Amino acid sequence: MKLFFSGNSPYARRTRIAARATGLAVEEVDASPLAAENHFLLQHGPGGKVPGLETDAGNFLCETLIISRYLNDLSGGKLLPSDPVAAGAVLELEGIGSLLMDTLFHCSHEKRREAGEQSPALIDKESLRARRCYDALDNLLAGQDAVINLGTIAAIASLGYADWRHADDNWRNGREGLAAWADAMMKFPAVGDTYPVF
Ligand SMILES: N[C@@H](CCC(=O)N[C@@H](CS)C(=O)NCC(=O)O)C(=O)O
Repeated sequence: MKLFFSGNSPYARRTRIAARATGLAVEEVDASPLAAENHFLLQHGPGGKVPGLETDAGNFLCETLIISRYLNDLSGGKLLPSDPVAAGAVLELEGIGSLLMDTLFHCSHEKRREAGEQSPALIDKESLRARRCYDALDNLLAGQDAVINLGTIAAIASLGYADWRHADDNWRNGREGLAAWADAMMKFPAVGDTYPVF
């Protein structure tokens, strides 16, 4: 299988962590720069985004949640418990991690638009939402062991993106439990080796 990514993409990072943690035979292919005209990814599908996964059967999967789920299934369920109650807790976390990532991503793009094109109302709304997500992650993860599953992958990749693009959020401030959990997650090579470079 081939997994297309670009350097600091937080979405792609989730699937890269998932691929590495499952031990599946996945070749990671750097697809940057994504802004290139007629990007080769468009030959695989309409999105032209990373992550994208070309399966051994020749299907091209887009969207982080779908690729992550596919890798989990292919690995025999290494990233999601089969017990429905335990799975519910993992999926709850994956949802909040995904929400935080989308929130931060949109906010960061808005902030990088020309001053006259930015919407301060949108930035405020998304910044507040991000704060609620940090608090929710703190509630769920403070004091928890560092383990790799679909939920913790989404959470740690979103927090790594916050470190890079939203350092002013200072998400560690007042959330020492979450900070300790995140530090412990970095010990996994799949997590530490994919941390954004900035
Ligand atoms: N909803 C997508 C979002 C992926 C996404 O936005 N990826 C960015 C990089 S972080 C991208 O490929 N951008 C290129 C573009 O917008 O053309 C997912 O969950 O995978």
